[in-house]
Amino acid sequence: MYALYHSPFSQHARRVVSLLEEVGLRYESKLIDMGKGEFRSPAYLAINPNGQVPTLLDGDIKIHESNAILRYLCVKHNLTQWYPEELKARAAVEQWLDWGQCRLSAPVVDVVLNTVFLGEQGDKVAIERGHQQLAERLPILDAALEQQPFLAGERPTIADLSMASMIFHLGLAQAMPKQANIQSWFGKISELRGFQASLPPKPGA
Ligand SMILES: N[C@@H](CCC(=O)N[C@@H](CS)C(=O)NCC(=O)O)C(=O)O
Repeated sequence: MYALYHSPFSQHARRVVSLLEEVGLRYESKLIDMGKGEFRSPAYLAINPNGQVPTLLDGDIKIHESNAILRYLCVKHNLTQWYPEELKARAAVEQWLDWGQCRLSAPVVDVVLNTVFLGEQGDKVAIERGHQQLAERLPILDAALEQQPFLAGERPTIADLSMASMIFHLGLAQAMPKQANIQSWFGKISELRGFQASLPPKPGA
């Protein structure tokens, strides 16, 4: 059985939990308490020297980098619906996985980390930078979703799970995108049972 080190408050871990839950792969859930700094403990650094979640253990195989974990699971279990083999769809999946990591992840962290998790200690310059970059970059995502219901075509793939994990995170900072295509697409991903299972408990629940 897999072991997954994660946190429900991690945008990067959320996408891995979404896939595991959606396709019904069993895993041992190893929760890392981010608030208590457990990700910097010597015990966890021995598992992931980056001090970040998620990390997946599969026997003696240890993987960090959330999108790499998604690809690994899809290849290992032949999840071609989630990681299509047809070249055009595969290229779209790879493009949006990388775009998310390179173009969206940093501004999402700037906004959410500094408004939600660091509160008064949050870096106001980073928040401003994050909002500015989101304003420039979210329209690119919105335009792509004008063409087709999901990032690689007619069905959701790991690119959608990965991207939606970041969009959900923006909601924690009351910064959900206002673009209509993103909202409609995010609504569809939010209905997936696996995605729902990846979400943190609602405040007061
Ligand atoms: N590139 C990594 C990023 C992982 C990452 O940034 N995880 C965050 C939580 S969303 C984390 O553990 N942050 C703690 C830190 O960087 O100190 C991935 O995709 O898995």
